[in-house]
Amino acid sequence: MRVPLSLPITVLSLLSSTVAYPYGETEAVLLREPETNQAKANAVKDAFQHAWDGYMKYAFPHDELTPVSNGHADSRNGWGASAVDALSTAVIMGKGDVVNTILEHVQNIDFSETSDTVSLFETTIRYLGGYAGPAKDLVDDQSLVDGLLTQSKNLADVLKFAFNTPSGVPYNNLNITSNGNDGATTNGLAVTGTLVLEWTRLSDLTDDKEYAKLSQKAESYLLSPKPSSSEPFPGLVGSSINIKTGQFADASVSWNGGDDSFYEYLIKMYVYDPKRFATYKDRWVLAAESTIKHLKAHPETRPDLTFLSSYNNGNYDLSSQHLTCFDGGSFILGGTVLDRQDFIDFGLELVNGCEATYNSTLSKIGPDSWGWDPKRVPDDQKDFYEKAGFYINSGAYVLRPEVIESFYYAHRVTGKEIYRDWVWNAFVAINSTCRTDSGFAAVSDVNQANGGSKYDNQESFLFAEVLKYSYLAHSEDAAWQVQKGDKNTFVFNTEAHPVRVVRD
Ligand code: DMJ
Repeated sequence: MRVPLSLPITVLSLLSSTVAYPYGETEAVLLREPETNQAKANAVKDAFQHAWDGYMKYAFPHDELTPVSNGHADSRNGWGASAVDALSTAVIMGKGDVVNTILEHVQNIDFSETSDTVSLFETTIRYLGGYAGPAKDLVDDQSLVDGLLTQSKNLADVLKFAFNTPSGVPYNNLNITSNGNDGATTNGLAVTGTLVLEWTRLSDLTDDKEYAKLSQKAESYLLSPKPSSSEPFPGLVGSSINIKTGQFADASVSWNGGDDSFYEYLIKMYVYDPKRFATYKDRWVLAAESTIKHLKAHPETRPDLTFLSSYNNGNYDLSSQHLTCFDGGSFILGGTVLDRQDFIDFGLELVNGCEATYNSTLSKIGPDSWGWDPKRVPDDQKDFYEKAGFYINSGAYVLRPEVIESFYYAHRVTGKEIYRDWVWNAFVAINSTCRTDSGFAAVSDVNQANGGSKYDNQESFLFAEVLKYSYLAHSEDAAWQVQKGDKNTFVFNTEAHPVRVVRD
C-alpha cells in the first residue's frame, strides 16, 4: 500500500544588536540584526544539519546523541528515537538524503526487541506519531514509504496489550517481552489522554477499528469523569485515574506536565475530525472557560503578566513550567477554530507571560519551572522577582519546545511579526547557549549568560519540535502550516508531527 504524499502516519551565537520595541510592558529585544525570513529559515536548517551530522557520526542508530562526550544513549527503547523524531522535520525542510536514511532505518526496527521499560505515551507520541509521510520526490525508494504504515501497525500490535485492563485504561510502563507492566494502580491524565490522535489515525489508515476503539475507550473515562468531585471546575479534572475502575483518584487540577497534553488533544481531536470529536471540543471549551475563570494568575510584582496556577482541594499553587507554555498555543488554536476571540486574546496573554520567562534571564532562555508566590520568594532572588515577576525553581533548559511552539501559533493566527521575532530570539539564544561541536546540549542554569554547565543529553524533541517550529515560523505558507479558522489541513501531534485531518 502506498503511503500518500505528506500523509502523516500516526504510527511509528549570535551577537546582540539590541533592537528593542515594546509589547505591553514587556520588551522584545532582537539579539541579532534582522535578516530576511528566508535567511532565518536557512539558519534553522543549518542548525538541524549540524545536529543531524553529529547524531549520524556518533550516535545513530541509537536513540540520542550525548552531545558533550560525543557518544550515544538509549532512553527510548533503543529504536533510534532521534531519527524517527527527525523524519517529519526533514520532510518539511526538504532534506531528501536525511529522509531516505531515516526511512531505511525504520524498515529495520524490530519493535519486539528492547531491554527497556517501554512508555506507552512516549512511544506513541515519538514513534507512532513520528512517521510523517515523506514527500514523494524526496524519497528514492518508494517501497520504504510504503513500509511506514506496516511498521506503524507492527508497533501498535506490540503495544496494544497495555489496554488489556479491567477498565481499558492502559498501563503506561510496559515490559513488551513478557506483556507485563509495572503494577501501577493508577495512570496519569496526560499519558492516558494523549494516545487518541495517533491510535485513531492508525485505524483510519488501516481500516482496522481496534486501535481507535482501544484509545477512545480509555479516553471515555476522562471525558465523563467520575466521581463528580474529580471535576472541581467544569472541564478541569483530576490528575490520576484508577486503572481498575476508570475512576479518578484525585481532583488535582493543572495544565502542567502530567496533565498538559490531555487538554491539548481535546481541541486537536476536533481539528482532526469535527464530526466525530465534537464532544471533545465541548470538553475543551468547558476546560478553557474554567481555566480563564479559576486558574488565571498575575504576579504581584508584574501584574501585566499572566500565568496559569494549579488547584487542589481549595488551595492554589502559584508555580508553572516550561511544559505548561503549550497553553498559549492551545488557546489560540481553539480560539481560531471556534471563532472565539476571547480564547485567542487569553492565549496571547499566556504567550506574553511565557515570553517574559525568556527575556528576563541572562541567557534569554526560559527556565524549566518558576513560581510567583510572594511567600516563597528565595532570599537570593528577591531583586529578580521584583523585576521579572517570578522566581526560578529549576533553571535548567532541556531543549523543550513549548514556548517557541506557542509563539508560532501566535504568529500564524495574528500575522503579527513580533511573535515571529520572539521565535527568532529564542532560536538564537538556544543556538548560542546550547550548541556543542556535535549538536545541542541541555543546560543547567538559564540565568547565567552561558547557560551554566552543559548536560550530556540531547532529547529527540530537539529535532521534532524546536527546530520544526523555528523553521516553520520563518518559512512560506504551506499545507502543513497552522492556518486561521477551520482551514487546517494538518494538525500537529504533541511531538509536532503533522497529522492530516479528515475531510469529507
Ligand atoms: C515532548 O515529548 C512533547 O512536547 C510532550 O508533549 C511534552 N514533553 C516533550 C517536550 O517538552
